[in-house]
Amino acid sequence: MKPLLLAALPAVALTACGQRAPQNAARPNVIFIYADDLGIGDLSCYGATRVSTPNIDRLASEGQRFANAYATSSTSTPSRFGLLTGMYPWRQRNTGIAPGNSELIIDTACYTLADALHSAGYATGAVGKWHLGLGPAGGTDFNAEIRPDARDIGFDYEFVIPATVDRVPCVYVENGRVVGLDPDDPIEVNYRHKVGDWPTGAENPELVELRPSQGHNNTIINGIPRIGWMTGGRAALWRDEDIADTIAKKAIQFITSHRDEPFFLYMGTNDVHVPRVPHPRFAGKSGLGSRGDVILQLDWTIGEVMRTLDSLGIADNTLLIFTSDNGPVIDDGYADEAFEQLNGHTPMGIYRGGKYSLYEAGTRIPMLVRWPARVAAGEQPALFSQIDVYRSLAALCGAELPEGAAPDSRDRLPELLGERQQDREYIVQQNLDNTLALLSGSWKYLEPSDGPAIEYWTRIELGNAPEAQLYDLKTDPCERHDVAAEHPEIVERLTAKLETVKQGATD
Ligand code: NG6
Ligand code: CA
Repeated sequence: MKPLLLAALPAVALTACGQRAPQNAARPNVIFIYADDLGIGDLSCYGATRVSTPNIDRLASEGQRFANAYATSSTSTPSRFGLLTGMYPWRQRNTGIAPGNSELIIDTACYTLADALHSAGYATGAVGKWHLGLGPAGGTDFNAEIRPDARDIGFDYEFVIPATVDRVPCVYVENGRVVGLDPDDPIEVNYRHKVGDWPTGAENPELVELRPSQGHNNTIINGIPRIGWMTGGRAALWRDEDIADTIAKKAIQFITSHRDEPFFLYMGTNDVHVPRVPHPRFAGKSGLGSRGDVILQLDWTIGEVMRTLDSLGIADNTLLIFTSDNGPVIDDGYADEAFEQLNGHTPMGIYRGGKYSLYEAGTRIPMLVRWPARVAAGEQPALFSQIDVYRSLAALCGAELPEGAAPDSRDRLPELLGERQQDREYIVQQNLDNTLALLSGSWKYLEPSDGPAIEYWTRIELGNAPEAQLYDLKTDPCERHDVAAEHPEIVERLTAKLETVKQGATD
């Protein structure tokens, strides 16, 4: 780990000096949209019939629809880390689900995707869900200018939800400052014990408007009990119903203000993560309860971005990638009737597992790539990992990478643009317990693990088992028949391959 970071230093210094490559009008703007916990079965363009997502479907019909694309991990923080660093998150210790006062977990010496595009002359912005920590080791002080933040790892602009909406603090951070903070009402956040005297879900259940089904019983903000305790910052608290609108507005502002230069927008939606609180104009509209309603809200958000590109006349030369940070979950800790109101909707599609899992529904995600000027419409069947987005975009945008940058990422631009359909030699997946799987050809090998078999409350199988598992995804995409005992030579080959990947020899 360390040598990689050290190797990246000279070029970081170069970026810090503000040198930018000459601008090239042919290079596209890049918008990367990370939906949260969106499943491969949640979109009508992936076969959902109980919910309709016309804007996202339009992306699919105008671009490439990936049939075999994967996030690096089955939870948010590690997937985002892998995407922005081009390094498998399990190589670094502190990449698990980050609390709301976590330090920035990407080393500022790391040469990120944002650094790469910035050095290639792109204006870079991060808008929406962040979940990679903010501030120095020891935690975030939300009352002063927060550094290091997204601006220290390659972004010119930041407007973020620090962690998740179910975690405190319930405030936005814009360029290192809590938006709307009254200095006379400072924010205090703690993840170990209660601070201040605001009611909590545990002590004042009568004040709770959205009951938890698991955990989520600390400070109550807007009637919703969260993870972690906070006090102060009253004037800065977000309104849950408005979060999608706010993120869309800030994304549109960023796009509009950079319409005349190449830009890279990294956008994280809160939808469809818990707590699922749709704006009243979406509430009750899906017929599938609040989880369905926030899918509609997500689709609206994507439509707003597309409409902005159209109205500015820049849609043709904008590469838009839409995908999810991990697979879906139905009950994720709030009693929002998500199971009861599924009405036949299948967020996981045909796949086993879900968010948190090493089985397919944990990391196999929807992914759409639209760039009208260059990308033809069609289906991309190639095995593709989000770990390769970094080097593929760097190649596209003419970014020169320093030695040691994005060590696990591969330039797969032809696949990203739908110009070639070659499988990656292997894909590495990771579950909540950092158990790894290696997928190669149609074989999927899951390493042995003494972790729990099931995440009890979410009812999701994690894929952990004391013995190695092997599935043939071609004949058994639902991972029902473990054939490890029948193919010891394949288990041995894939075990050895995974070991070399772990050692850092990635090919
Ligand atoms: C879990 C939370 C879940 C969600 C997840 C992170 C409980 C019981 N569950 O610990 O609600 O917040 O963390 O999700 O607290 S992620 O998509 O951001 O990784
Ligand atoms: Ca997520």
